[in-house]
Amino acid sequence: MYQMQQTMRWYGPNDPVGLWDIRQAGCTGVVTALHHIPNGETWSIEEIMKRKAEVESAGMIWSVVESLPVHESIKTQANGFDKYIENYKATIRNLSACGIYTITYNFMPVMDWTRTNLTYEMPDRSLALSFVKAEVIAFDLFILKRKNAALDYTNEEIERAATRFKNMNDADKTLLQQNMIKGLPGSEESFTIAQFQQAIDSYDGLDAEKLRAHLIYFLEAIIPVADECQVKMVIHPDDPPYPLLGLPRVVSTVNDIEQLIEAVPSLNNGLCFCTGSFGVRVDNDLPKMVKQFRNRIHFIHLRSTKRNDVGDFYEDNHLEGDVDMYAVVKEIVAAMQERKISIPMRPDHGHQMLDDLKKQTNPGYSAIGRLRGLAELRGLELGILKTGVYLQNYNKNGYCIFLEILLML
Ligand code: DNO
Repeated sequence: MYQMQQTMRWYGPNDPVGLWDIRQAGCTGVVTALHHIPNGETWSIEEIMKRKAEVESAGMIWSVVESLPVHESIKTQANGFDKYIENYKATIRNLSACGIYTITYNFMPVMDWTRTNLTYEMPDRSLALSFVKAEVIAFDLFILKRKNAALDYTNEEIERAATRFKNMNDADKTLLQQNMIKGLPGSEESFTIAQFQQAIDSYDGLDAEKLRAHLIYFLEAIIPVADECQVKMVIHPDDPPYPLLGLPRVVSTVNDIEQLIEAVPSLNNGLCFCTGSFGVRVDNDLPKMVKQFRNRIHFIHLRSTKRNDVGDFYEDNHLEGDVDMYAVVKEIVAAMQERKISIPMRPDHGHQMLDDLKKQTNPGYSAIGRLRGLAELRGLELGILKTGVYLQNYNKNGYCIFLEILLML
């Protein structure tokens, strides 16, 4: 039987959570990147091998790259962007030459994942990450003062943002600005307010359709290289899955993914299935999406969010919140048996809790919260496998009629 390969993200030698901590959590794989190499440059074989040896010295494998960042000029198709695509292809080739075959990336303009509060207190006093849309709008209208920003929001949204802003003191405002422009761990970009404005301006006139066309152009260039090198490219969905600060986002919905597949059908044009990101939208039916995209899900982030109806959310415990984790994992287990492979999975984020509350930790990436998440998910998967409930999913989909008949005999 095929089980998910258990992994955790490691930010490299400066990560307060070490490789042996990850190993003791029960992981066999590590998800990491060469964060010290500037965005846009090619990763050399030498640097890749150095990182690989570090991971292997703790008895694990470097399962997945997260992320190989896409240079902003590829997204905007600014002058000279083709050079960055060539560098990207060279990195794919080098990773493959070193035996690393799964690469995560995203196509979010300017900002990677974004949260407004990194210390949202849960009833049990652990700390979670949260996102309040009114605060992002307040930042946009009253701190960044982006030109014509008000046109992107409804009157109701503007009112909510104004009220929120009125209730914030100077420290709150500074913290909000920092959370918006400094970049969370793994974001690869960090700005001053002037640089941030400039980065946003570079998207002037670039709407969702253009951004999608640029993404497809990029995929048409890199996926043939991935095919040649047997590398699975997995795109991470937008987090949160809707436009921010007037910037378009094009990897948020089923329809977005379908368009990418239609344009570039290779199975190496794959998906990092992040339940926490997709799960923020009510119209994303996660188990159904796993079923639909099961052949191209090559990496999984398991996390749950609890949303409200105005677009806010906080990160809940892995088995709570809006994500039906049982139904999602059941579909994943069915897909793995069908494909006869283990798909790497990492418990995405975790609450800052217990001893970690006294430590300096990377938001979302403390040890104990992720350890709790992984332990719960591991148990959930084992239960699904041992009881055989995932077989219902096979039957329902009609892709394992033979197995059903065999079981009946
Ligand atoms: C956040 C992560 C993202 C992700 C990138 C992939 O916790 O899921 O930073 O790594 O978007 O490129």
